[in-house]
Amino acid sequence: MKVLLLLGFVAVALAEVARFDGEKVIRIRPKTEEHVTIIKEIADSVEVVVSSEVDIHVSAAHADIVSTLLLQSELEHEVLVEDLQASVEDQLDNQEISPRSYNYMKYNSWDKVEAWISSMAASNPSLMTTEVIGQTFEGRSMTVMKIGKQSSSTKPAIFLDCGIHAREWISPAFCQWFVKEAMETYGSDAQMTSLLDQMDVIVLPVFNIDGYVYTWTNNRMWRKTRSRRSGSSCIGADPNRNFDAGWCTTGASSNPCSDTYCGAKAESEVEVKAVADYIRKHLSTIKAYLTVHSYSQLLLFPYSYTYQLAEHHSELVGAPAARCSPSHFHTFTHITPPCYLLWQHQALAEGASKALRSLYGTQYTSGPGAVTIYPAAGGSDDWAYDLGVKYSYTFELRDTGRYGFLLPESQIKPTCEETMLAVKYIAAHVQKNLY
Ligand code: 9B3
Ligand code: ZN
Ligand code: ZN
Ligand code: ZN
Repeated sequence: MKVLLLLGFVAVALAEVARFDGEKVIRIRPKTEEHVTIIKEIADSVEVVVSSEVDIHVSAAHADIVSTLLLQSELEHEVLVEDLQASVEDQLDNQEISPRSYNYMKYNSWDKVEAWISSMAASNPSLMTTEVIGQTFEGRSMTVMKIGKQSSSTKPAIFLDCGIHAREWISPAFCQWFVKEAMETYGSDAQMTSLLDQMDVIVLPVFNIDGYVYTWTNNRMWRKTRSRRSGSSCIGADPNRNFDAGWCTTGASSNPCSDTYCGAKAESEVEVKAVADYIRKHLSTIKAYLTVHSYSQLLLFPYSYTYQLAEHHSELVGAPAARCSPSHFHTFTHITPPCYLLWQHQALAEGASKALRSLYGTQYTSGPGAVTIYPAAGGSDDWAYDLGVKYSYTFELRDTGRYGFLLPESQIKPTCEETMLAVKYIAAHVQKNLY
């Protein structure tokens, strides 16, 4: 996402569906530290950095005063969304009424996704098993779908999760698409067949189920989990700030009311703990970690919690870990061992972006999270990487802000098709470079 800030956010009664009439989304480009200060004052954010872009969410009541302020301070900005409620209504633009089978071209509610998980497993017994890896705060089962040809020995695996952030609906839609494609093309598509013969893909279709449900019933713009704690009336923590990777040191908030609240401690969120426990338990088999978010069209890799570039794992070279200096990252002229891994991440990300672009021309930018999007700690990709999962990537899917989180259903198919190419590109590389 681009940081979506809630300005003058009105408390919404629990049972009532939040509406966004007259609310605007404004994109701001701070050029100086002074600009950053102004934005932080009007929008209470921790993720604003000079020469980045920030999308702020402004209530109808504050729209006038905010535009005046932006004009007065000569802050470069543009209105991305004139009326957020209209966009919320426009996203469901797939008119198909009663599809005979599961509709992958629509956003599906958790009830539908949950039933789909069972029916997929039941109809593909030779290629799929499911496992409950934990329960959400509100008691829903977190089920992973392990797909791959059955084998007597344990196979190397790729872990893929979607829906860490509740409002990023295109993300769970992608995981569903991936599973469908895997089942439909195993046996006919050479690459998919070879991948599933040699490896397993472990898919968590919706990571933050409680939050996802809440975006369907109460507030389409909800991001966090739905955990409650004593001492604060604010609900939830940001699951992608709750992993144990530089936890809460940068780009996260210790205010429970913030959208980027890092939680009471690392892994305080039961959903994060469940995924972290699962990955730790299967660490010897998990060779890649892929996580899908939206929006911005980025392919990110470690680190986000520090500007330090990812170091070469000492266990991989048998030498002490050394830091890779930024000059090497920018020039790529002399790739010495400590930089090799970073170089490999970048090259792989660029190859994957190119594969993605080949279908519809969708432009992706790739790079380490801290420099490419913003510095932020507690993310799942950094955590998995530091644990030893060498290939660790975060996708930020379509678009670049025209619809943002409210990507119309008519874009599900093209978005998923192009993303499949990137995921398959990375998977093929991992498969060829098992470690
Ligand atoms: C953030 C972090 Cl902390 C990370 N390690 N990797 C990616 C991101 C970007 C996503 C986020 O959580 O803000 C985009 Se929605
Ligand atoms: Zn995002
Ligand atoms: Zn996200
Ligand atoms: Zn170097």
